[in-house]
Amino acid sequence: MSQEQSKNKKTQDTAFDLSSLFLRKNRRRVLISSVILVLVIAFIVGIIVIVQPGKLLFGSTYRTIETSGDLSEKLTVEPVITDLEVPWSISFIDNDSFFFTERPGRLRLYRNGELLLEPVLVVETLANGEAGLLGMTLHPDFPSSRFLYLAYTYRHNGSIAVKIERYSVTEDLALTSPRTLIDQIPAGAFHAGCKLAFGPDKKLYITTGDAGDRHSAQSLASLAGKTLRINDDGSIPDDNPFVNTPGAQKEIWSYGHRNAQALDWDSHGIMYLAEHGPSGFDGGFGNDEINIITKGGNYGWPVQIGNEKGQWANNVEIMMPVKVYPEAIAPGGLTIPKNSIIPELKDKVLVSGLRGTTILALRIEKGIVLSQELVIDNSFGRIRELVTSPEGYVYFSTSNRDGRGNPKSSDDAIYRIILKEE
Ligand SMILES: [Ca+2]
Repeated sequence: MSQEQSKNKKTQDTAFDLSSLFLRKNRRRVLISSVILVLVIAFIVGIIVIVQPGKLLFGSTYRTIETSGDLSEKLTVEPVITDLEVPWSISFIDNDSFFFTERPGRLRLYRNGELLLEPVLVVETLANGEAGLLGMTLHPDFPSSRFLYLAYTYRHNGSIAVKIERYSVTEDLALTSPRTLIDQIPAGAFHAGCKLAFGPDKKLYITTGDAGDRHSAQSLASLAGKTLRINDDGSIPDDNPFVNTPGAQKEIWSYGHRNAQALDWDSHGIMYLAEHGPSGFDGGFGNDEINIITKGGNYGWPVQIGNEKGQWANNVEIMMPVKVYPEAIAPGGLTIPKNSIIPELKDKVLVSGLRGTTILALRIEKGIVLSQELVIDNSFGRIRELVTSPEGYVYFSTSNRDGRGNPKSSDDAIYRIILKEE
């Protein structure tokens, strides 16, 4: 190395030392500023959560749901079953026993306070998105009739359809004698409906989705986008609204639905239904509806959405929703606890949110929403099934493993809502 080169090297080394010292100092400054920034953000978020308990923060989405009260402060939950995979429907045999479905095709049994490890039935289904083994209910006179009903998607002629089956349940709770009541109901990976519930009239009500073909919801020739009503053996009740309409499907009870997955009746026999408003490939981001369902009613989809007024279709006035959520909550469940153990929930319309990640309780009288209270806050992620036990407890299920959630290690789970101890 020449003297000149050596001098250059020394100068470079000194410069290197100075710059690394500068970097170290700078790094410390950046670190301190970052910590301060994080503390400030945490403080602001804390203030938002504390001062606005009805307004919810979950994941990356900040959403607001207007509530007139917060029951969640009085309530808590106890886990009933954990480590499930997308439980969809729950139906009680007695206070401590119920059947439930898991989307991949499993019908499972919780008996006298314990989960049977093996499913009682596995059906071949196409399980993804909003398709799979979804709906299930027991006959209203189950202890004597022994009938259980399932709604699930299957492959038919290269596309996806829904079928409704009835099984007999033996005394030792095995399933026998399957009988298909309706099949080839149009479906898809999305908008497959599949809620099954017996009304106070002991008829079986079934929701169907528009299967992604929105105009089918207005066609009485199609089973898609409807509520259907059949007898417990699959035959058509004589008093269905379209039994004498040429070209109409005789099972139809109401039409103009996009995709309803939740319904129940109040103590006066009024039928409430929650349905998903247009989002995803339909465009839009909400307008979920709660509707009171009347015989033969047209509920508007896709010609009328949310609270637009004064619409008619097929020369029929469109039935307006009781409640609209302009920003999607994605209602997965609805129950009206008529025998509620918790007085604050009795006779209110409880609605769960998948996207909304909450349970809300609405007091509705004569079609008017008088109040909306928070029942369960956003601690559980996506909430699907909502059901009231014979004893009067409200149970709910999470749906965090459905591909749209952020599951905890114990998800999915079924919980029971109880009062906090004083
Ligand atoms: Ca509507």
